[in-house]
Order: sequence, then structure tokens, then C-alpha cells
Amino acid sequence: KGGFRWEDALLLDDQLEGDERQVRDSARAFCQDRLATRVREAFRHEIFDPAIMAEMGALGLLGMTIDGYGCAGVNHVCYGLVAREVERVDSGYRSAMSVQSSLVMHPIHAYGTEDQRQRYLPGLAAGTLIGCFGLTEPDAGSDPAAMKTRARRVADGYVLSGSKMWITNAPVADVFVVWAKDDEGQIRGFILEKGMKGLSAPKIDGKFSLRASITGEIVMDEVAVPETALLPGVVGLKGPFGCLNKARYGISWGAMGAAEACWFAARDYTLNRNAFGRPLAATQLIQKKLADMQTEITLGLQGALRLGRLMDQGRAAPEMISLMKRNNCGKALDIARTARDMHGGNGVSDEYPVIRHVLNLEAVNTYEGTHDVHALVLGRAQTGLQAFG
Ligand code: TGC
Ligand code: FAD
Repeated sequence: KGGFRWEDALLLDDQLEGDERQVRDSARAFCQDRLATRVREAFRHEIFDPAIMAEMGALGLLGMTIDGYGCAGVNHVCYGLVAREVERVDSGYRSAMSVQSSLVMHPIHAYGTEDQRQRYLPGLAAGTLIGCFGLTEPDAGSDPAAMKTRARRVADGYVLSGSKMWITNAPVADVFVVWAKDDEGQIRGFILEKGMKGLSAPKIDGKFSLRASITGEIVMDEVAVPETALLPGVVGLKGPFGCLNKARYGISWGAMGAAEACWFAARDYTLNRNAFGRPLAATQLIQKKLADMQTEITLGLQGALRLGRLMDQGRAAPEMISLMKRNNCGKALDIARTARDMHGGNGVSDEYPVIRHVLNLEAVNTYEGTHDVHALVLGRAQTGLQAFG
């Protein structure tokens, strides 16, 4: 007869290989020793410390599914396990990591030339270079096909004009992967570098979510780039979406890490807080909430693991990724809000992690395709009817 571990109800740990557990454990140690210790100040004062990227790089956490170029070459399950550990501390740190890995290193590796890979990947893997990914625009978020950024062909390359909005890492980025329409109206990817004439990346202020991650615009005022800046290996929206598949998968694990942090905090708090002569955790309402959290997290992690195995086998369809990104972000946000409530007044103080996770998960539920946009992707797949327009 098997035993019951309340914090790992379906024994996910047993479903992992030894090397996967090792990656998870070393990521957990790093996150708890190096990230958990600075996140409160970082969130309170809106500080993103770029040194974190080099620390992650030294541990092999950046671009970790890529083989060669200084990357770890591990499987997608390991990538997911790391995302869960990083986001257990803060979604902002996971954001910085997943943009670098899935949205910058992946397209350079998958769509770039050998010269581009050699030029950028080792520095990005080490975290000595920081990357960002520009798809969203002020007037084109859920509908990136409506982008206005243009790449005009000139004799020796392209001239890019336009602006991107809500771009993670942009103000501190050295490398910019930017998507623009060419003269034929086709979406193409370009690699821009900090310091190019006409390129700027102002910080967006007043952000009440992901304050430990820096977000900015990308402004391109007639930025002239050579032919070698073009990512030649892909044309069309499937270029950026190929990157989003990887990042959304990581978020499905990461959001569960944030949810676990809130669940554990709510359990600790209600075990230790007395009201009406007994611990809050001894009441039926609190126990039901804890049971709901445990159930959703257990199922969400099982789904994320299954998706990771399918990705490793090359069998994951984009709709599967939509399903898990949507479910796990939505459930994590509900769990964080409930955990915040269970902390009473203390729940709005940053002495406890729950309000920070609530605020972060609002953005996580919106970026990389909103909760509702992923519902439309799933609705289209099962009805054959397109409900976007
Ligand atoms: P649609 O007609 O469906 O597709 C156009 C072309 O793209 C292909 N495609 C995909 N390919 C690979 N993977 C996917 N997931 C794909 N989805 C679509 C499709 O096959 C087609 O190819 P082709 O060759 O036939 O042309 O496109 P649509 O214009 O109708 O768009 C539909 C929709 C809503 C699914 C899409 O636009 C969407 O997903 N919108 C959400 C936008 C989004 O996720 N933006 C994310 C920006 S990056 C970000 O948020 C980073 S935050 C990171 C952090 O800080 O952690
Ligand atoms: P909109 O598309 O305007 O959506 C507004 C509302 O309308 C949403 O509720 C949406 O679900 C709903 N909606 C939209 N279309 C439909 C429809 N057809 N039917 C029904 N409802 C609909 N982007 C990048 O390119 N790179 C980044 O690094 C990046 N980082 C980000 C970091 C942060 C902190 C944030 C907040 C965003 C980031 N984004 C990034 C942008 C993000 O991907 C977009 O915000 C997201 O895709 C939604 O686009 P939007 O904000 O334009 O909202």
C-alpha cells in the first residue's frame, strides 16, 4: 500500500529520472539561496539586477535545452522543473530566464545561421549578454499579424521602423530579436544590437506586476541593419509562434511553482494563526481551500510533466501547449488570490509572498497569449470555427 505525501499527492517525484531530480535540486538550492533572499527588496523597489543572468548562466540554466554553444543540452522536462523552481520565488525572475532561453536563444538556434549562433549563443548562455524579444506593439498584442513595424529592403540590408511595447528585459538588453513585416508583407525576424543608430529601449514605469523584472519599449527609428541581421530560417507568424510554444510550455510549470509557494504559505499561516480559540487550519472552510489548492496543483503538474514528455518526443501540438498554459496560469492566479485572502490583513503586506504572487500572476495570465485567447485557440481546434475576428 502506497503512502500519501500531502505535498506530492500523485508522487511526481517518482516519475522523474535521476538526472532530472538532480537538475531540479540544484536549481532549487540556487533559487532559495540566491533569489529568494533578494526578491522582496527587488519587488518593493522595482530593481532588476542583471547580475542574476550571469549567475543563472554559470549554473547552466539559460538555453538549457540547446546542445552545444555553452548550453546544457538537457530535456524539456528539466527546463520545466527549473522554471517551476525559479517561479516558486518570483515570476519576474522566471520571465527574465524564459525570454532569454525560449524567445532569444531558441530562434537564433533554430532559425539563425551558424555565424549568428557562434556570435550570440555562448554569451547568452553565460548570461554575459542579455536578450529580449519584440513581437507585441502598442496596437497589436493578441493579434500580432496586425503589426506595423516594417523592414524596408535597401541595397546592403534592411531599415527597420516601428515600436514594440511591453518587452521583458528590453532596457537592459544587448541583443534584440525583433519581428517586422518586409516589403512583401511577410513577417521576418531580425537580430539587433544595443547601440545601433536609431534604436532605443525606454523603461516602462508604473508597473504593479513583475516588478523584479524590467520591462520596456523598443523604438526603432530607421535602424539600418546589414543582411546578416536577418534570421533566414523562417518566414511568417510561425517564426515567433515557434518560440512562444517553448516559452508557454515553461510558463505552465512556472505558474505551478508560484501556486505551490502560495499554497505552502497559506498552509503555514493558517496552522499558526489562531482565531476563536483554535488554528484557522482546523476550520472546514480553510481545509476545503487547502484541498482545492492541492488538487489543482497536483493535476496541473501532472499535465505539465506529460506535456514535457511529449515535447521531448517531438509530439506536442501547439493546442496542447495552449491548454496547459491557460489552465495552469488561471488556476495559479485563483490559488494566489485565495491564499492572499487566507492571510487576512497580513496578506497585503510584502512580509508574506502572496500579494507579490497575485500581482505577478495577473501579468503571467495575460502575456504569451491571454487566458481567453488560448480558449479561442482550443475552441477553434474542436469546432473548426475561427472566433477571433
Ligand atoms: P493563425 O492563422 O492561427 O496562424 C498564422 C500562422 O502561424 C502558425 N501558428 C503556429 N505555429 C507554431 N506554433 C503555434 N503555436 C502557432 N500558432 C499559429 C499557423 O500554422 C500559421 O502558419 P502558416 O504557415 O499557415 O502561415 O494566426 P492568427 O493571426 O489567426 O492568430 C491567432 C492567435 C490568436 C492564435 C495568435 O495570434 C496568438 O497566439 N496571439 C497571442 C499573441 C502572443 O502570445 N503574444 C506573445 C508575445 S511575447 C510575450 O508575451 C513574452 S512575455 C515573456 C515573459 O516575460 O516571460
Ligand atoms: P489585447 O490584445 O488588447 O487584449 C485585451 C483583452 O481583450 C484581453 O482580455 C484579451 O483576452 C481580449 N481579447 C483580445 N482579442 C480577443 C478576441 N478576439 N475575442 C475575445 N477577447 C479578445 N510581448 C512581447 O512581444 N515580448 C515580451 O517580452 C513581452 N513581455 C511582457 C511583459 C509584461 C509584464 C506584459 C504585461 C506583457 C508582455 N508582453 C510581451 C506583451 C503580451 O504578450 C501582451 O500584453 C498580450 O499578448 C496581450 O496583448 P495586449 O496587451 O495588446 O491585449
